[in-house]
Amino acid sequence: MEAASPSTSVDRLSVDTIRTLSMDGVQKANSGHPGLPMGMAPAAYVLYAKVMNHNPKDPGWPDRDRFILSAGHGSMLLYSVLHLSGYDLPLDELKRFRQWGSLTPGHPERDRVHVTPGVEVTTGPLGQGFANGVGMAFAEKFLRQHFGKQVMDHYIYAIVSDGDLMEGIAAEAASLAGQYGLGRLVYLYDDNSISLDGPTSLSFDSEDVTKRFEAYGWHVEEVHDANDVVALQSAIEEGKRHETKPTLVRVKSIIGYPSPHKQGTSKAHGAPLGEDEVRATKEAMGWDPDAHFLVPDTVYADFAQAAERGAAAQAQWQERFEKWRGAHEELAQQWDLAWEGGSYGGRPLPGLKDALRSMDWALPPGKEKLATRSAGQKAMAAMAPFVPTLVGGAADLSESTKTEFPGGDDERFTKEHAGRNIFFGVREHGMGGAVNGLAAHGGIVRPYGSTFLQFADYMRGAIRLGSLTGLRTAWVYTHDSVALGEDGPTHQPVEHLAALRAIPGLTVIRPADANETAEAWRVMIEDLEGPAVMALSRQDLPILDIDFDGVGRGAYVVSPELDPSQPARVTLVGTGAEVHTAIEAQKLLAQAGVASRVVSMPSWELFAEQDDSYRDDVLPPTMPRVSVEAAITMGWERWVDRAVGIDRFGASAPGAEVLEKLGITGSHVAQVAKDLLGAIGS
Ligand SMILES: Cc1ncc(C[n+]2csc(CCOP(=O)(O)OP(=O)(O)O)c2C)c(N)n1
Ligand SMILES: [Mg+2]
Repeated sequence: MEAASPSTSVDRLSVDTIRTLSMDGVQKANSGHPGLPMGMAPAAYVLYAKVMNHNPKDPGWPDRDRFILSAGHGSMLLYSVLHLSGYDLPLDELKRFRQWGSLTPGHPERDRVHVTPGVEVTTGPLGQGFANGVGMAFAEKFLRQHFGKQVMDHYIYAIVSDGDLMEGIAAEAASLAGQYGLGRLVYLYDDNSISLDGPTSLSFDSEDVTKRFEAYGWHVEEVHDANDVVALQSAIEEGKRHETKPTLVRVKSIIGYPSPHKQGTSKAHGAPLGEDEVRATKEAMGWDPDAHFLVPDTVYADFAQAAERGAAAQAQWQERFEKWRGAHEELAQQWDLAWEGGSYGGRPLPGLKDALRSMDWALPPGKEKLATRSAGQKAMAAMAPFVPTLVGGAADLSESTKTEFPGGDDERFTKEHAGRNIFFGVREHGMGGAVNGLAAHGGIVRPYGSTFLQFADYMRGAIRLGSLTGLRTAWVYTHDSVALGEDGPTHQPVEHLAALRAIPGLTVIRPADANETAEAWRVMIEDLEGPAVMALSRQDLPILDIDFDGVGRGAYVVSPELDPSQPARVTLVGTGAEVHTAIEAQKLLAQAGVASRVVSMPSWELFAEQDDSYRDDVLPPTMPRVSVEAAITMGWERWVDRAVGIDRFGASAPGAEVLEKLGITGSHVAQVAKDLLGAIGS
């Protein structure tokens, strides 16, 4: 290895270039966070120029090392180093930091449309990136064992800040990483003793971070001066040597270094330094204070060497890959499908649709009903052969959510063995961030996380960020209404469906029976581009004769007029379990001489995407409509004239009784329909 000393002029010049680009970018935007990029410039430099296997010319190469700037407020650090490394991020984009339509948004963003090359995940909400990296380490470990070390064998690096480490999600994710021995994680902690409000003595200096992480099962390294490039590199290399332990490198840095008047204070955290201070800082570094966005040629040349190494590493990988492909035909087919479309892609093996549309529910004699969560379990067993890299798990509720592939210990993800079933423990938010990371890594087809619908709140930050990013995750939630019963209002969701439907880019699916549940899995795996929620019932439900294509269209007529000679006067719309309530109401209305039709509406979002003529067929605009859903009624005014729902918290009692007391009954729905018809004189 070439001797790299902090005083080699090239190292220092490159590091200082990162600093000046970051200062200039923030100053020009008159907005942003210069402190972290300046303090941690050497860390980013060491990673991008000396440590990481990455090819700026092919940011999607599957076996690249991943980098996450969990402290997303330091975005100019990432943009500077991506530009210098040779990613397709021109200097002009750095000059357009934080401007409309630029590739350099306020915090690093990743989505399908607006792509900043080299940005792996969207960060900004502190702690999320930390957990995303843990998910990527799950993915790497799984894929390494499944496909082989020749084709998957890389590390995940991150820069995390005080704020990241204060967040609960990071604690959950760190604990998970220790539990599962995710040794491919090397996180650099920007230990600068400053956060937004001031010194960490205000809120974060009595806990011993080193001891905490050691207690989680991490290896901890210390670097006493962030400017010591050699020490940084050797700490990282030492971390890499710990195969079964994640590593936290505590890097003592000075925020805003070397700004003469603002370094070491929270003044450098989140505001431009000011023109005068930028000049003074450049002068202190021996730079021309009149030069802006200056990149010395030697710095480009320095980074170009790293890019060459990266390209060579990818070429070697490609060679190994071709050899491997020749020797592993079946695995190669799986690989191709799993990686199709990169980390926004991933396809199942052929046959998934047939398997999920021809389920034999095999109910024991005398049993005619099946909870949709139990149907989900059977659907997962049926789809298991077609999704060899679909990894996920529950937050210590797999007994209830029933989201497990069959196979016992062989399918369990453990320290030693990477199966498809991860036991996330009671760490909902950590699970959410990790599942996002599994998706963002690529190669894992539609990873999922699972718990009670009620606890979606505990992971909402991750759900939102995954939706913003458009990650292909599945959030599988059971006990989706007050019908769960005795556990009472603490466990009974009422506002959750509305709260999830409120998130842009998230598709919420609430299947009405076993067949809709199997089809919902198919829709998520084969058809949907972004994240999806599946809300499942605890209680048993009758099995319907469904229109499979209707599920993917969001709504369809599940029970037309009972007497074809009597045209319907009202449409009853239900979701999930309450489709059966609507069917009950339809019968009661028929007895009263009122013809009606019932629509199952598993997904608002999918229905909203249909063309007008389909929507008008399902919900004829001139026909009065009544909905029933065991949840708050907010939003239903978009689809119906009257909404039967629960605009209060639930109650602790047997589920059927709670439904009855709160008006989720066929007779109540029938009455509301009759009242509506009376009110409009139809
Ligand atoms: C979840 C979340 N809460 C609050 C914020 C607002 N915020 C941005 S940075 C920051 C703390 C800054 O401290 P630190 O993480 O140590 O970064 P440094 O100031 O050292 O750059 C806060 C509170 C955020 N981005 N995310
Ligand atoms: Mg800090």
